Amino acid sequence: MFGKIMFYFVKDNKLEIQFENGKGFIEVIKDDIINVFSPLKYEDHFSRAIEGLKIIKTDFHVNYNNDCLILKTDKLIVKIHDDFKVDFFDKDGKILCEDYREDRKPFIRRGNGKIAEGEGIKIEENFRKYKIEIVKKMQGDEYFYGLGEKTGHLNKRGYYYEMWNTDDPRPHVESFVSLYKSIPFFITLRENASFGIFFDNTFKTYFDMGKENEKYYYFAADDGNLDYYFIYGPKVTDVVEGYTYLTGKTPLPQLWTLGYQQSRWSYSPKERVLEIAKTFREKDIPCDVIHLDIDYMDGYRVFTWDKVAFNNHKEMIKELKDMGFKVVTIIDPGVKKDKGYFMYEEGLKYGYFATDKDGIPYINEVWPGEALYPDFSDEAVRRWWAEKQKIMLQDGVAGIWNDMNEPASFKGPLPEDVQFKNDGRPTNHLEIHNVYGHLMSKATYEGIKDYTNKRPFVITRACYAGTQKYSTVWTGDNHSFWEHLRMAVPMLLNLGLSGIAFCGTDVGGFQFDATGELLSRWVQLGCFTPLFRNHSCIHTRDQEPWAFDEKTEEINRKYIKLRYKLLPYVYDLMYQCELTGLPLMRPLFLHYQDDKNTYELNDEFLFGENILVAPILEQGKNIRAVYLPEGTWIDYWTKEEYEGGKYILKEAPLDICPIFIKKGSIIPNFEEQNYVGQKKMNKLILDIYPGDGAYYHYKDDGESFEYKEGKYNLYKISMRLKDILEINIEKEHDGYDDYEEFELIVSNYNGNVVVNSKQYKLDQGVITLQKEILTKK
Ligand code: MIG
Repeated sequence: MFGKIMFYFVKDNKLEIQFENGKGFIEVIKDDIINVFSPLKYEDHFSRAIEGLKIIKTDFHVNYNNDCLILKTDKLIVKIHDDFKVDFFDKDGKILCEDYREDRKPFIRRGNGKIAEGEGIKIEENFRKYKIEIVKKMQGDEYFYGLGEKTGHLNKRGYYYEMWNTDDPRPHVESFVSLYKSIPFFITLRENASFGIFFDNTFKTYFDMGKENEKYYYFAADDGNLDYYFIYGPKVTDVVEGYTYLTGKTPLPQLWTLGYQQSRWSYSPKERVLEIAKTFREKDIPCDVIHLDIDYMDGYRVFTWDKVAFNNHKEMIKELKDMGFKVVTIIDPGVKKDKGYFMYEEGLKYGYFATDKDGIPYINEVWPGEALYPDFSDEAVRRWWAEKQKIMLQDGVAGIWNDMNEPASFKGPLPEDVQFKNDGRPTNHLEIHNVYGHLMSKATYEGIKDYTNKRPFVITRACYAGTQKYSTVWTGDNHSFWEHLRMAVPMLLNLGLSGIAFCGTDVGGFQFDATGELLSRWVQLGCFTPLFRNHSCIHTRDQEPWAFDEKTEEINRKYIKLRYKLLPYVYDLMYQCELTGLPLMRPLFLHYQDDKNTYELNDEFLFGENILVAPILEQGKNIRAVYLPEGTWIDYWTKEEYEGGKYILKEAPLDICPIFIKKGSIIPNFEEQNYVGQKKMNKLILDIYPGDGAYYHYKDDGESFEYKEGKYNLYKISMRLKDILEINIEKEHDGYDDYEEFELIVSNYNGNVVVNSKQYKLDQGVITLQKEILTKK
């Protein structure tokens, strides 16, 4: 299509190539991130994911040699051929990724599809050419990860997916090619190398990871620019850092958002909400947040309250606050068509709604009945929406939950020709669909930030690449199926690899009725998912921690308490995430990339670097195989030690989720509390697994942005085990209140311990130290 290379020149960080039929650019973002671009629609990137492309001025060389252009940075060699075929090599010339030169050739589907269709079987499309398609040669050793929120397993090789935000209430199964989120990014892991490709295109995009033909994989789009980033590893951690360098890191959230959260569609009237809250406190089950689903609104009008069921809602919020609960309310995009309703009147007056092609506000149907869609692709509309957050916040609401923003609609999908302003580049639904939820959560985030000056808590269902900057996500309407508990692990791992570090599933499952056993196992997983929220659908069986038998309640209490104990660890991971982009839930290969046994582990993961979680994901199971990578691993419950590099069999009765800590780890803990802020955490507990290692612990006010001005502490705790265990606690950054006390709990070690050069005797494994040790070094 592009034809022969005619001429080229280099300007700043870009190589511009004139082909017979069009222009191509190779842009050096950094020495290990290269952008491949052709202005098929817009002259510039016009990205919704990348806000401010941070180009690092890098030396690179270009020359023309043997019918191709060769561009070299310190880390990569890129060869550009006629037809804009682009191949990537590492600096030693090893091929990483090359364009496929032959025609696509799909496998054959035999037999008459019509017959299958007559049986009600869904017929897959056979072969389609796309306006933009980039076909890459399969070298043979590829594993694929990422692609955001997809069903199926961790490794995506051999599967086909689409990016088109989709709300489909049927149980999510492996044949679903799309769900609520569209993140057109994947990671390729090969022998001794890895790289990522971010295809920054908001139209419907298509990813075939070697399903159509084992010889190649492709990504494609219906429209937009040819615009993708090649992000080199060679470590997968480098790729994730590189991708989040472009699209943004998940910012540090408020501490309470990492606590346990309780939700259900149908918490109404307010007496029921208060009853739920009181039950948590009575039963001594920690909980920080209660979510209010659409039931709290007046006729599903966004930014209003039902005056009967939630009469004097401010009083209710205050009462909840006094018990230590924060309230998060749902806000959908659809604005009810209703004369006199302020959102409708204002939106109409200022032209804030998406329109049909004649400029008449477009109407579909959602919860409030006939409804209009705010045009979040327009800055003025985002500002309007941002200001509206105040209505909720001034009554005491602490966070906003954005649902239905794919956007969902009850009367058929939005037609292609629904019009959007698109920040000065008017366009239709095809270009905006995948970023609608992203832009809505951006507006929500900015509104909350402006009004509260605290770190906003937004939860969204629909996403595009880069949504992590604004919002937490949950994976939508799963079912109370064991199958969906199992799927939660690879789905969340791939979301994390796709930049969305702060994510979770509806614990217990949304649709269908949970069982006590299922909820027990799900809360064990939930304890290690960044967003830890139990949510269920109206009219399903109750699903609160106490809704089943006493044993289930006890298990819920145990794992929710464990989460509160681990809060400083979870918060430290979030702090690191803002620096590196690395997710909290990590597939094992992220830290053991040389160990192929870790490439397809769908049922265990690392929480941070040093906690390995191997949840039980099947009914009736009380034993499972656990793969432990190299090193020594300690059973969290029994303190038994295991040598890694092999599978072990682990017994796991219903109250046990297998958890292993790597030898040499230091895990910070808090004392028990029922919600964040109930106690001033004057004491930091350090759970120590003697060996060689170091750990950084971060502390700040847990809510404001003052940490950005240096108001935080960073402690470095290092440990060496020789003849004696030596521990050093020092403060690397001093900008916030200190702990009064450190309590060291040392496992599997009997001798004396030297802390900051002074020798201590273990008293039943414990040493208590006053803060003065920090100065006495
Ligand atoms: O059409 O607000 O995924 O969490 O409870 C259903 C009601 C709309 C879908 C969300 C779910 C929420 C429900 N919503």
